[in-house]
Amino acid sequence: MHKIDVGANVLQVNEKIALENKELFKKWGVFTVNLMSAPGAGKTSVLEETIKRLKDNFSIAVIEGDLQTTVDSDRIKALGIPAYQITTGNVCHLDARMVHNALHEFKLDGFDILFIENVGNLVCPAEFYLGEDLRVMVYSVVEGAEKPKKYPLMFHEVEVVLLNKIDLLPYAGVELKDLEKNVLEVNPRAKIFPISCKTGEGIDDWISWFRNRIQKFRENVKS
Ligand SMILES: Nc1nc2c(ncn2[C@@H]2O[C@H](COP(=O)(O)OP(=O)(O)OP(=O)(O)O)[C@@H](O)[C@H]2O)c(=O)[nH]1
Ligand SMILES: [Mg+2]
Repeated sequence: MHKIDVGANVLQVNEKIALENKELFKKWGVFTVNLMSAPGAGKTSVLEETIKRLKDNFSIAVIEGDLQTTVDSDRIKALGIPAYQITTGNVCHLDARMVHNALHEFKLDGFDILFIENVGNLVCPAEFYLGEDLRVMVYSVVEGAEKPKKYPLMFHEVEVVLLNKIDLLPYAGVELKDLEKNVLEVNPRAKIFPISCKTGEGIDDWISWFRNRIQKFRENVKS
């Protein structure tokens, strides 16, 4: 088996800057979420559905990561939410320095939640800590049931897996229980929410968990 390791030095430098980001987020009191997935699994759709349900209670900002275009940040801005687009060119993930540089221009003092939508990629984003408090991944049912086994790192590194596009299950040739089983094989602690951004099914359960998670974060910050 060939194994490709990102240079240890690159990751060490990244970790140092990520910890600086974490300090800034802490100082500003902002709860930060790193949202990752393969391209097109539904990260921006999840953000739209999540923001619609939270924006009356929390002040929210979004950093978008994409190779090209402002398509995703435009979708977020259309909801009245400040969004900052990082275009990485040909880099397949966000790193801590990109986020750090964005924070010079995108001040988050006074915000409750920062969502960072990572570049669509099932491998590299999971290697780069950005200073976030919570890692969430979107896994769409049309990707097939074997992805957790074939690409274990991201599944292993996240607290939550949003199993998206369940409205397409009848056409996807997979069983929800197999998707769940394979995720839990790689990460037994993963909290899994089957959802559909199209029909809204399951989204309220995810939102309810997320509200509790922020509450816990705030209690920890105080103590
Ligand atoms: N049927 C169905 N389609 C969905 C669902 N969620 C997202 N989509 C569609 O999937 C496509 C990709 O969704 P996005 O939210 O743009 O996915 P993304 O992960 O942000 O994509 P990238 O940022 O390009 O990686 C769009 O056409 C969405 O309308 C869902 O629950 N059901
Ligand atoms: Mg997107």
